[in-house]
Amino acid sequence: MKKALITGITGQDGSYLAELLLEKGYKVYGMRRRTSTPNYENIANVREKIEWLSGDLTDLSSLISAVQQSDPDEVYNLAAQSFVETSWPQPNLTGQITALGVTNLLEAVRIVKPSAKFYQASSSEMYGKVMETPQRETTPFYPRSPYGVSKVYGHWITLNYRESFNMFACSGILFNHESPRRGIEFVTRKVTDGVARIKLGMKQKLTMGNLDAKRDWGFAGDYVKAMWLMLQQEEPDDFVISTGETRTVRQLLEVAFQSVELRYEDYVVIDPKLFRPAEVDLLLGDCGKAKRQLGWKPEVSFEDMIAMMVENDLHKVERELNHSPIAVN
Ligand code: NDP
Ligand code: GDR
Repeated sequence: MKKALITGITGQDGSYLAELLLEKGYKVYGMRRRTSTPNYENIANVREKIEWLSGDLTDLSSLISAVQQSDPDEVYNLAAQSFVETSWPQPNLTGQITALGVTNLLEAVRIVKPSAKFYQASSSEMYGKVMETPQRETTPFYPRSPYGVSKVYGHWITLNYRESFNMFACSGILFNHESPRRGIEFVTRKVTDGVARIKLGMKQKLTMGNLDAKRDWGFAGDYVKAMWLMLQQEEPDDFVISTGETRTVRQLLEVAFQSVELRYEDYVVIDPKLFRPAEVDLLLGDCGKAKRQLGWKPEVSFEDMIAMMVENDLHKVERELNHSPIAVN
């Protein structure tokens, strides 16, 4: 039985990846940090099947212990301070977790189990300012946020450990991917939750930032399959994972509101405070290499994914309404 260690297992991607690896017969070790209010919502389906380990990317000793205890064949580093907006008010913390945390985990693997295969969650945010479209593995990086800068560090240190220590270390350069398990602060989920609340009469307006930004949005359930495929190759390599389609935030609003027969223009208000100090204007990925070498392709369309998210949020908000003291009284 293969053994995998996943950091960031309580997040969106960690939960889908854990489900995928369990289906494939892996023993899955999930590392989570201590929080005052633990949240296992994303991982609820398989919580009992995970071997839980305690650790934090900023604490090397805890990572060494996690690798010792799990003795993994594969390590997936999905943990990060992953919200771009928070990386401006918390640049040092973002760097400690999202950049130096990668070195910590690579060090733990190098010291304890250098033969383990290592996956690093790199990001299309590394491309930042548009240098070339579509963006591919060879496109130069020009990050536009402390988060993007941290991910560039994580990307290069992963390559460096591959070249310095001959470790099987890969980076997946994943473009935005979403799902009903997406954190509520990210734009797709903020919109689908907002649509559900407006539709059910719990909210009148949805306050948004820059509607002109363009993103290449895919489905998280598809993208974790690519992570696994990267670690099944003969040689370690880096791959762009994307859909090859781009849409504006405005188009996202149109699709989400239309799915409940509303017009976004009637509900959306713009707040300049939500504009970012530096924006990534256009992301559009070319995943040709992944298609050719991994045999991977995206399966779920943008429209189906947004409909799935709106549907899920409608159910969630309905449950909330049914359990609220007002509804009970
Ligand atoms: P989430 O924000 O949903 O999950 C992040 C996870 O990291 C959570 O489990 C969180 O734990 C954990 N974490 C945060 N800080 C630490 C720390 N110091 N030590 C240990 N664990 C920590 O992210 P996603 O699932 O969306 O993304 C997974 C990875 O992929 C991230 O690295 C992200 O930057 C990257 N990425 C994501 C993309 C996307 O579109 N989703 C695209 C490209 C890259 P807790 O529950 O305690 O907060
Ligand atoms: P992003 O995702 O920054 O691309 O990073 P996010 O969903 O936060 O923003 C996407 C775009 O939408 C614009 N936007 C808004 N964003 C948010 N969150 N809230 C708003 O109200 C709003 N209005 C407009 C933003 O300006 C931006 O252009 C995500 C994260 O998952 C990263 O961890 C990951 O690396 C990248 O995707 C690829």
